Amino acid sequence: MLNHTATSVVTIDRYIIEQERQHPEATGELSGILYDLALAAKMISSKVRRAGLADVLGATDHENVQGEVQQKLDVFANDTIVKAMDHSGRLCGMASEEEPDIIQIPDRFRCGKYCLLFDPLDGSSNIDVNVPVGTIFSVVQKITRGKHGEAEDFLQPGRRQVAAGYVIYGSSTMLVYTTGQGAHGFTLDPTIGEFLLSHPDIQMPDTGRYLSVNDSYEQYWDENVKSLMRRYRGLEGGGKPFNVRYVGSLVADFHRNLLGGGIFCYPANTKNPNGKLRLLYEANPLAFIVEQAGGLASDGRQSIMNVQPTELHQRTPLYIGSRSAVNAAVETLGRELVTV
Ligand code: P6P
Repeated sequence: MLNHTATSVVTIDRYIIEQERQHPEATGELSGILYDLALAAKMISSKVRRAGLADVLGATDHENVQGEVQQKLDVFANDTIVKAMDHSGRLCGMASEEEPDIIQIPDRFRCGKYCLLFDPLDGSSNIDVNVPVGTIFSVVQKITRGKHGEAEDFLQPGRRQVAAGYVIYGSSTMLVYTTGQGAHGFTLDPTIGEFLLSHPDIQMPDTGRYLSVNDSYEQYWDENVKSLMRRYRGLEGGGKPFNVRYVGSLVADFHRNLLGGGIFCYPANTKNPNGKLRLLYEANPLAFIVEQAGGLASDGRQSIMNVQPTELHQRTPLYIGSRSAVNAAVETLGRELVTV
């Protein structure tokens, strides 16, 4: 493990290189992907910071593959990432929440050995009310023989990720990433345009403080989910109650719990039998980060990163956070359903 502390001024580029040097077999391609993502994050941050001032407010008249009205910043963020990544020769394709199919690398560019999956601007419905939003990304290695990325390359379990991370555009812009050597946080200094190491080797508190759940869906939950939420609230099982904090922006809720301890839950419900959040570019990357920080992520039955994907935009129930809180979820949800 690198011996940096948050007091030394370390740029993300230098940190990436130092991590790469710990792998003599590394070609530098993965490092290049992370550099390019950090550049895209700076460009998106600059636009998000001015969202209230420019003409990017308000929704476009297009709908994305999810049937959601696209906020103009969604489109900008998506295009910024695609343009920052498509010519590097490191990727064989990309998958975005904003696009129905695999984004192929144009023939004029060389293809590489990695696939990038991302949600360019998660929580974008919060943009107009100045609530933090985020970018989430996941990188897997190509497994098929052809030049271009194919469905099989993207539909890999989260365990196969080689890198993952997120950017939170909040009171400051932070980028948190992992390549399997811990989870590390960098804060953007806008005066010099550099991400500086601010949270080396993040360790998530084992006991939670926060519970993040939208309990307006309670009427649609099954009895075990209702029992679990009573347990988190200290109404059942005798544990200390969590403080409920729910922003409605996954990256914001996740980041607070990562640093402060807690659990984010988006259970399956009768309206969304598979939950709402996306497996490949929301749950899996955050699960990689949380496990590197000592936490856990489950769909209520198994580790999120063990789920074998079948569709690019498939949804999953998600329980992610402090180890003890996620274990309580698996224990409670695994019980035979109490038929009333
Ligand atoms: P609900 C935002 O739309 C999002 O995709 C996540 O960022 C957030 O955690 C979730 O949906 C909020 O969903 O149903 O509580 O509004």
